[in-house]
Amino acid sequence: MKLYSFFRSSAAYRVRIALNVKGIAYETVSVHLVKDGGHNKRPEFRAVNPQMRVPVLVTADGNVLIQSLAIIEYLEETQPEPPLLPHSPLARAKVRALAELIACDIHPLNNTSPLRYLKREMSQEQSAIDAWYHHWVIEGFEALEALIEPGPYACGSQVTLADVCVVPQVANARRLKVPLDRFPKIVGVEQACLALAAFGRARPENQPDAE
Ligand SMILES: N[C@@H](CCC(=O)N[C@@H](CS)C(=O)NCC(=O)O)C(=O)O
Repeated sequence: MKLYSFFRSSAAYRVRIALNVKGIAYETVSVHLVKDGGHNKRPEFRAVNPQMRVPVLVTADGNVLIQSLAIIEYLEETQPEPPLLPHSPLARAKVRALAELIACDIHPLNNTSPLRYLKREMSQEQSAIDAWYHHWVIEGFEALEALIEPGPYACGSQVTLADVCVVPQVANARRLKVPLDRFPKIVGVEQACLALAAFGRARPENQPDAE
């Protein structure tokens, strides 16, 4: 498989973790999201993903998949072991809720394109953009902190899709210096996950395109 990725992309980080958890080998194709206004805007990448975002997974038989959660659900369905979703429908709904809280409600507000839009089209100062970023992470993390049940992972004793989303979002928060002292459960989940090789190998600093 081939993964279009960028070391700092938290959505690509999710897919890297899922591939590692399931022991699926893949080749990284780096797409720099910042240099020259973003190599993701180049026609050759647009031809791969019309949305011009990473991650993109190209399967062994050449199918092109986009959207991290859809990609991870595909991996879960095609290679169920070890599972990233629990067995019972109720438990699955709870895991997916945490994943979506991050992927649908926090991450889109703090992504490269919207932040760039605030700066260029809305003429916002960097300090206002940083305040925006912190606000949405903190509001999301307050809910997450109340919802997770560390045991030691976000939803108990097994790694799930929730952890796959928590760890990259915490990495982003750390990079943008969001204070995390009010979120001991979230930090505990991060620490438990990062002790696992599948998460460690997926970290931004361990990618071939790391800067
Ligand atoms: N919902 C998408 C988000 C993908 C996404 O926005 N990726 C970011 C990097 S984390 C990106 O490529 N941004 C480029 C841009 O906004 O121009 C997913 O989960 O895959």
